[in-house]
Amino acid sequence: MGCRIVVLISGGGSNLQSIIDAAQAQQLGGGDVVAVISNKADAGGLQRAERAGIATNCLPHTDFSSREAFDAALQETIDQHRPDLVILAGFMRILTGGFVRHYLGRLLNIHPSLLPKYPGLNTHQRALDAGDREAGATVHFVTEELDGGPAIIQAKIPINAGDDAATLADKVLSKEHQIYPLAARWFAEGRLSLVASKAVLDEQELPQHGVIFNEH
Ligand code: NHR
Ligand code: GAR
Repeated sequence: MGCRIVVLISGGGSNLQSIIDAAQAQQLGGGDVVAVISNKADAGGLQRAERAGIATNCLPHTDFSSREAFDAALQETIDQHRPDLVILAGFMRILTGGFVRHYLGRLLNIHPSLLPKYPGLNTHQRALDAGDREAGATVHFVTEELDGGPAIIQAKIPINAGDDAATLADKVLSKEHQIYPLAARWFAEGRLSLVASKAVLDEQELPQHGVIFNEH
C-alpha cells in the first residue's frame, strides 16, 4: 500500500496542485492524495481537488468557539481518511499542541522564507525591509513551535532591484512547487523521518537548513 496523503489548505492551492501532478506522474514514491481539507469554503484548491477526483472537506474555523474545538474536529475529519502523511499547503491556522503531537513525525509544512528567518506572516515584505539579498522557501516538520520544526529542504532565489512582495511571492512559489513534491516523495519512499527532534534523510541527520535544493 502506498502513502496516504491528506492536504490541508486555505487558499489557491498551487502547492496542492504540484503534489497532485507529481502523484499523477508517478513522481511521489507511490504517494496518493486521498483528501483535501480547507478551513475556507471559497479556497480555490477545493476545485483543483474536485477536478482531480479527490475527496474534499470544508471545515470553517469560524464555526467553532475555540482553537481546541476546531482542531479536534479537524483531527477527526483527517483521521477518517487514515493518513500516513498530512501536508499543510498554504494552511493559515496555527495548530494547537494536542493536534501537532497527534501527527508528530507525519505532518509537514512549506513556509515562504529561508527559515529560521521570518517565521509567521508577511515574510516577503520583512525580507525586503531587512535589505536581504535572497529569499526562498523551506519545507519542515511541524512542531509546536510555529515554523520552528526541523527543516527538510530549502530553495533560494536572488532578490533583485525592483522586486516587491508580489514579485518575490511569485518567484518563491515556483520554487515551492519543486521542493514540496520532492519532500513528500522522500517521505512516501520511507527515506525521511523525524528522529529525536531532528529531520533524518537516508539515515543521515540533516543540517539546520535541511537539504539545499539545486536545479538539475
Ligand atoms: N502550527 C504549529 N503548531 N506549528 C507550525 O509550525 C505551524 C502551525 C500552523 C500553520 C503554517 C505557517 C506558515 O507557514 C503553519 C505552521 C498561519 C499563521 C498565522 O498567524 C502563521 C504561520 C503559519 C500559518 N495564522 C493566524 C492565526 O491566528 C491567522 C491568519 C489568517 O487567517 O490569515 O491562526 O506561515
Ligand atoms: C505559499 O507561498 C505558502 O508557502 C504560503 O502560502 C502560499 C500558498 O499558496 N504559506 C503560508 O504563508 C502559510 N502561512 P498556494 O495556496 O497556492 O499553495
